[in-house]
Amino acid sequence: MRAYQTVVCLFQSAIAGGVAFGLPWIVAGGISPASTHAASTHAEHRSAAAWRAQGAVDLRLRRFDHAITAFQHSLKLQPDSPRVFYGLGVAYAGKRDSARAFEWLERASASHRYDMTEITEEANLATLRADPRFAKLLPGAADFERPFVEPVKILREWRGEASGDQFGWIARKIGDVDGDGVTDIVVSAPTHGEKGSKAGRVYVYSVGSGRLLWTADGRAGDELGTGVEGVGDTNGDGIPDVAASGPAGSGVASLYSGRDGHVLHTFRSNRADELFGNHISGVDGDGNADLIVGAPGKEGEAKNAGHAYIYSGRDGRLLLTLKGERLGDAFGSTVAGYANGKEHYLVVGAPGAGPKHHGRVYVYDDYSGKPKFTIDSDATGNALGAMFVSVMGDIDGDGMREIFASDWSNDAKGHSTGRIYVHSGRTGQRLLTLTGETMGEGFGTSPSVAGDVDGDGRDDLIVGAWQYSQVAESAGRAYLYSGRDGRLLKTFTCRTPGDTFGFDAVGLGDVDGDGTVDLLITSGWSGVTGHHSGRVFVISSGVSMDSRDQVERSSRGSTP
Ligand SMILES: [Ca+2]
Ligand SMILES: [Ca+2]
Ligand SMILES: [Ca+2]
Ligand SMILES: [Ca+2]
Repeated sequence: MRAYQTVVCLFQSAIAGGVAFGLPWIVAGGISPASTHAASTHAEHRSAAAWRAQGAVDLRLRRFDHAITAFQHSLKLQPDSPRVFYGLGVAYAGKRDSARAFEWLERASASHRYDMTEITEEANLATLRADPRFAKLLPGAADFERPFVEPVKILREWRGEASGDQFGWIARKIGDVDGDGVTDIVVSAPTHGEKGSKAGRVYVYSVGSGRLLWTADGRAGDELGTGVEGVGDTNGDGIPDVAASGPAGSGVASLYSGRDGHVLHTFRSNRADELFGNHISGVDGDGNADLIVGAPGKEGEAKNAGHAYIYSGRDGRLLLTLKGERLGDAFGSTVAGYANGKEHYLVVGAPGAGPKHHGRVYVYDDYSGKPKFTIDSDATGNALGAMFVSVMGDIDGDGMREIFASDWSNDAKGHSTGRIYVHSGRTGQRLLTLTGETMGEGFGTSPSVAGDVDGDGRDDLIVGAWQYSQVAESAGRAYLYSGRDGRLLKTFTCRTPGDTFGFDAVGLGDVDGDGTVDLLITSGWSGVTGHHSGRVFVISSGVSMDSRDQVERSSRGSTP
């Protein structure tokens, strides 16, 4: 399976697994309106989910009466599904029965469990737009307040500028650029742009003050920010710099001065068919500050297995080219890197590689081009290494870093449950496997590097599950785990429908000095400023770093 297809299928899987109807498939990485065969058309339907999926297929084929029948079957089995209310509204609108359409759409809206900003994108509802009841279906400002089920201290929130921006596609820690001693962040909105140009924009914010420090824009069609990462100080001015990439045009990656956003180097592909810049990462940590750029190849066009290019951040020289094994591997779909005095890692994801084409992650510990080890998908895997790999801190206590890899479409507990793996950087051995709780939640939509949150000396994980829907449809959730033993420390569950909280997630360290590690977590498809506009949070983990005592107490089997 090739890169385009992989990502389209992943998103379709998420949708078919229980998300929505008629989504416009606005997805960074150049994904355009996708084919319609997302859901099961198997003759035998037993579950509410299967009837719902059948209804969604019928809707896309504009078989409105069939859709209504399927949705009504679904409602008999599961009477309170807001997705089915919405689907019935769309189906009746398709039949030009506006009275029934509004009746069902109002039920969906009143549930407060469905992202009603979808009505602005749904072609079948176009005939209803002039009706005064239409605007009343949309969420109001209050619907986006107090977004969490658990008590969560929100330190910062930033919002996308316009519908379709996907602000929060990626958000990463970059180090202190404004000199206030607090780490700052970069956020991307790869589909932002005037009049749908999808130029893409990256934003650098001060976490200390909340202020926007600078932005950088792509050219029309670039989708700049599909990849973005802090890369350390490349130009020696003592301020950490930022790299961003946009694969959707001819492919571009740029290195920006963290100080003011001016371009230090720009890298372009020799060929337009390789999705150059599908992802980008720094290889920093020892002052070298190299860059790795992924170029997995465009589906049906690229006559290659995919590449990853390593450039010098100092002078822009191409240092190394890594290649995939087979045509269609989509090697370079995602990349990560790390270097310090004693450790050096390049990590490249290839979601079409491996024995069953369900994904393989390649880990290199030098620039020889020969992998130290690979990580393969498991029996329920779908696309390991499609979107999230990272080099994380030590979890097994050998003093060396570990490699994180995600397959958020893994079918472990049913369709698109999601699963992540941590492997020892030293030996390649699997240290940890964590699996989502529910079908369709897409567990693993983050690099998950949390830092040591509970203070036990081992790094912990913050894992996003962008489609978690137990509270509201596609509201999302993030899970905080102890890296030491895989114990679940905490969950952060969103209640805002469609927010997709956990779209991206990393740790920031303690930014407000209260003794708890804080977390940077995005809601890239939030409807807060329009459909799929997106928002980004800094929240407190709420976990005391002084938990060593607790660990020791519990290991002695006593209670405080
Ligand atoms: Ca700062
Ligand atoms: Ca710099
Ligand atoms: Ca820890
Ligand atoms: Ca804190």
